[in-house]
Amino acid sequence: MRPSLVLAAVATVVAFATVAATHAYYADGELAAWPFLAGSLDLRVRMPGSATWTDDATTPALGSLWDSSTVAFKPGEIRTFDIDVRNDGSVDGVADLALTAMVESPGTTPEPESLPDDGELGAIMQAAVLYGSGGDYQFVAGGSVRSLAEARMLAPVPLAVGAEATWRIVLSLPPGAGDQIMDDSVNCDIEFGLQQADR
Ligand SMILES: [Ca+2]
Ligand SMILES: [Ca+2]
Repeated sequence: MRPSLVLAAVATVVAFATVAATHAYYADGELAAWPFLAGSLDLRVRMPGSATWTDDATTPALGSLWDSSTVAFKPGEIRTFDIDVRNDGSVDGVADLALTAMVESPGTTPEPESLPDDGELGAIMQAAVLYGSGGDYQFVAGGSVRSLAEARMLAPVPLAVGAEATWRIVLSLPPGAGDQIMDDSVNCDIEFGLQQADR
């Protein structure tokens, strides 16, 4: 009984194959264009008092503007700097900021300044870094200027395509800073970055 069942199954398969070989079905296809294009991040920066959005090619000018706006600080003084950033790319990003290449110097040592003059300004000057838009700012980081060196500070919210936001840096010299910072100086670069938001 069992061998005959096996033979019957084989016969069925052969018959089906014969039908398939003698009939051609219609076939058609369509081609859709599907380009793979990588998105881009493109950060623009606008310095305080400037109407111009700056791109990579003119980045060195930002440093000199910053330097000229921070001279002759004195104890008890607070200066606020608003630097705008804009995402001109095609994917959302997260802005970041870092104070890099920091160089501290004692400068001259006038009579009221105590010795040794080790260039104490960076340890005494305070900086608060905030981020936001439309007058609504969130605190990002704070401390002495020296303590913030090389730290990459991340914006608390993404910067969407086409959106603008502002980094607010508040520099202050405590009233009790005293004579030890006379003519001391701190020079650093401000690095503005934009990282991909979704990783
Ligand atoms: Ca000093
Ligand atoms: Ca000095």
